[in-house]
Amino acid sequence: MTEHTAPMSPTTPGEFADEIRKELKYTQGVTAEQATPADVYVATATAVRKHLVDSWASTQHDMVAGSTKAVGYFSAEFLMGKQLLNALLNAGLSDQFYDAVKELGFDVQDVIDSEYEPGLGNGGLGRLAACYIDSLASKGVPAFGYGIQYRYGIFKQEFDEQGAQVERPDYWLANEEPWGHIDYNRSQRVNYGGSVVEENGKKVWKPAWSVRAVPVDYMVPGYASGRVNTLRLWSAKSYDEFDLLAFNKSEYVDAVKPQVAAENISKILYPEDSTPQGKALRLEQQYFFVAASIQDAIRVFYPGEENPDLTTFPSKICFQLNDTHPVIGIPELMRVLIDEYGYDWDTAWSITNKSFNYTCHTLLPEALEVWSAKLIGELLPRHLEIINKINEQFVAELGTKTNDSAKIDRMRIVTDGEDPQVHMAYLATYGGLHVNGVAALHSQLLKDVTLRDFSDVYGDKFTNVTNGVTPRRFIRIANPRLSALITEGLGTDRWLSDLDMLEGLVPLAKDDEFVKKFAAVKQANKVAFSNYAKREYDFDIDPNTMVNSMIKRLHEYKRQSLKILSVISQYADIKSGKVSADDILPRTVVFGAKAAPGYKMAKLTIQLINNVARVVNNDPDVKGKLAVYYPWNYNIRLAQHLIPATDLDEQISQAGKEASGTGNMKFALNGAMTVGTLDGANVEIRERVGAENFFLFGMTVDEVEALYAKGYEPKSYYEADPRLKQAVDMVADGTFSEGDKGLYEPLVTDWLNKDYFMTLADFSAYMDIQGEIETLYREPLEWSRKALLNVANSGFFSSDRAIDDYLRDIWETGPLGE
Ligand code: GPK
Repeated sequence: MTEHTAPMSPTTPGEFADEIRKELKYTQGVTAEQATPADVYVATATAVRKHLVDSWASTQHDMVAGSTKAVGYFSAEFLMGKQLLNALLNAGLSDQFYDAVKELGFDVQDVIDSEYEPGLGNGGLGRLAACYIDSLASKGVPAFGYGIQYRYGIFKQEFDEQGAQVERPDYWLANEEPWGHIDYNRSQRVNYGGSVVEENGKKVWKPAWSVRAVPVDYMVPGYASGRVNTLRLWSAKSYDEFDLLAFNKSEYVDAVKPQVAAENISKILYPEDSTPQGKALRLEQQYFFVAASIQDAIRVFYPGEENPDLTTFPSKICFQLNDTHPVIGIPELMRVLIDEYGYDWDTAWSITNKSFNYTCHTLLPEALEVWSAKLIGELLPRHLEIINKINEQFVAELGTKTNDSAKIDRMRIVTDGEDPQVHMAYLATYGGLHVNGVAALHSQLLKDVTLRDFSDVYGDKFTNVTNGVTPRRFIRIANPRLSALITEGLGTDRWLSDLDMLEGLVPLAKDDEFVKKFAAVKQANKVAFSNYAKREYDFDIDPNTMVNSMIKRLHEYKRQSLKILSVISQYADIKSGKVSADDILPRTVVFGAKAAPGYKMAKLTIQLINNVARVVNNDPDVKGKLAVYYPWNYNIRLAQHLIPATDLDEQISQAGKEASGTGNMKFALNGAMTVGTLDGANVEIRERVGAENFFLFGMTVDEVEALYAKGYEPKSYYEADPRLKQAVDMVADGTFSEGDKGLYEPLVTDWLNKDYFMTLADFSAYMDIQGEIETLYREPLEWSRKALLNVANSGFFSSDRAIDDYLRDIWETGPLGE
């Protein structure tokens, strides 16, 4: 018998089936006989929401009535994934759902598949936000996620005949969306443009135009906590009525122009990852959701008060800035306090300073947002004044802390000169209480390199919170077989809210019978994935080969090119007979990645991978030995299927470039072995699972720096390793482009002459470790034992632990009622 810590709903399957029938009838207007699986999905979602409503209301009530500080997680991205199974799990209705749907005569999978995945994020940063709001609710901490309900999410990726990425719009709201509740009664006005005038010695902003921010509320049910928080995503609507005159003249397009402009603000998620786009619309988006959210928080915590005492604001809620995207919130809160509530500058500053904290997610200098002061001045003239004043105060304060004028100059929030620039990361560091990186190594490098001057002067602000992932979605829902085995091994399912308990599996790694069960789970997951890949992509994946996955955004620093060059080298070795048939370990390499639409090198790498796949998979000489698959449109759903089926995952970024990684955590927790560099959270994963259970290779951060300093010449590596030379030559000679030697020329030229991320320098080490990997894989029991130890020792990487760190070191708050 296992205990159930999730609140088991008293609802029986029969009752739940009746609830679904009712929703079908009264909400959708169809009978169970007329209903399609999509109807049943919507009806189920509606029924689940009703189960959560009371907890949602009581959580909000307790939050406002009580004295526990809430958290406002400000993020331009929330990559939630599908909601149905997660909501059912947390509502304690999973079992009832399966039985009810059967009773209604539907296939459960068809119902689940009817949900269209919202893609309101690019990658790790957006998914992290989703994991964190899950953990906050599961811990019973009062919290809001605040963001944007984009009408179009991350583009849908397709591949054309040539294997190149094609981006298609992701109009997810064209589908029925039962989770979000549009609350027109709680909209907020967000102003833009215009000028600032002085009236009675007071600065008054006279905006030129406004947008109506309408909240769309999503319930965020906690697992086993009885709490339901809110994800409030703002949607932009126009205030402007039709220009009737223009409309009457049939100039329809002109008539709706202001409306279109306003609604454009929440129309589309920018598909860049780690590269800010200097677009006015992006700044409009950032200000849009932050301004609406700050007003909303004041409305929520001071209900009906005309003259609220906002000096208490920092004890009601604190805002976490997820990267620099919401940093405009700092001058906005200053503006609200001074201009709208009449506080003096110093009081406003003291409130603001305590209200914000900033998480940095990058080490790439080009990913730290910088806005031209001119643009800010045009869009938000009052904010530019405030930013300038913050900068003056900051520079004066620095003068009392250091005599180093060059340093003060480097640190300026607003640069000097003709075309001043505003450094959002600097504004965030100065304007808030804490700054954190997302893995131990990353936080260290932030202090030592990226924000070094700031850490010299404001050392106390800097801290680390290593990322985490939610075990509910990424183990329980994604990998039910492993979940059942873990529960069997531990004799309880409490590990789902206390992931450190996985350590209890360590002794079982010595138990061959248990290890064999663990191996059987992996094998069953591989078969399931193979079926899924057949159904969804028409791929023929052999589940009896090693499944070797690399899933993440396509970026040069992540080094998908290192992986594909190694595949090419293996292909060449098999073809040339250099390795005998008996020595070949059959392997299926699976890639999943989207590239930013404007990122040429990344897109060319996609094309190369697709064409290597085409050539390799059609070559009878390597059949059954090596296969390469690139399922298009990598998303959360695909991750949930592939991760549990993976034997070996790739975390091979150049050391010092990946802030953390979270895929690496998901893989370890699902019993994959990792091949990786000493980068991001790999460092901590390896420390925890044990060096002997991790395939480490490649240069360290220090070695990378030394090589840059010495002068890096990629060609020398190409000359020195014949395997590398052969692989690069095959890309250059048209083997993967039907003889066209020009296609991959930009890639080849870059590799041989620049190779900023040192793919070539790490190639030999990467190839050499393959031998070690294959030797271990030939000992299935030993491989599985090590993989099990990865699971057992990765409990630290739960987002519940990360949230505990934030609560203790940054937010200084906790669960409601404690
Ligand atoms: C970092 F800078 C950015 C960005 O714009 N988008 C994004 O997803 C990622 N990230 C890092 O690249 C990962 O290393 C990290 O795990 C993730 O953010 C979450 O912190």
